[in-house]
Amino acid sequence: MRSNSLLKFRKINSEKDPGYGYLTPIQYPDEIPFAIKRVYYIYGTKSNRKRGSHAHKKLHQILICINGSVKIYLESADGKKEVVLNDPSKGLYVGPGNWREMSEFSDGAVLLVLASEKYDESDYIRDYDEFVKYIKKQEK
Ligand code: T46
Repeated sequence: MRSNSLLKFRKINSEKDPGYGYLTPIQYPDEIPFAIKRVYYIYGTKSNRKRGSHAHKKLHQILICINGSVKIYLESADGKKEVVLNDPSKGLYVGPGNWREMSEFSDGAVLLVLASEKYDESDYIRDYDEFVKYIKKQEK
C-alpha cells in the first residue's frame, strides 16, 4: 500500500430503514495496514490556521475527517499531493517520510487520527530542510 493513499472504508446501513444511518468499521488487518496503538483527534481549528508542518520517521497513521472538511498537503520522495478529506468513510494513509500540513479546516471539522505507535517526540522531523535531507538519504 502506498504511504499516501486514500482508503475507502465500508459503510454499513440498513436496507429496510435508510434513515438508520451508517456504521464504518476499521479493523486491522482487514481495513488498515497496522495495528492501532493510539488514537487522537483535532478539532476547534480556525480556517485560517495551519497545523502539522512535520514528518515522521517510523509512524504510520490514518487521517479521517469524521465531521466537516480539511485539506491535507503531503510531500515525500514520491512527490507532492493535496487531498481534501470530507467523508467519514474515507481515510488517508500517511506512512513515514511524508511531510504533512493540515489547513482550511471547516467550521466544526473533527480530524480523527489512528496511529501505529505511542506518542514519541523523537520520531518527529519538524525542520523542513532536515526533512529534505532525510528523504534524500533514504533514497540512496
Ligand atoms: C500528525 C498530525 C496529523 C501529545 O501529547 N500526544 C499526542 O499523541 C500528540 C499527537 C500530540 N501531543 C502534544 C504535542 C504538542 O504539545 O500535543 C501538542 C500538539 O501537537 P502537534 O503540534 O504535533 O499537533 P499537529 O496537529 O501539528 O500534528 C498532529 C500530530 O502531532 C502529528 O503526528 O501527523 O497531527
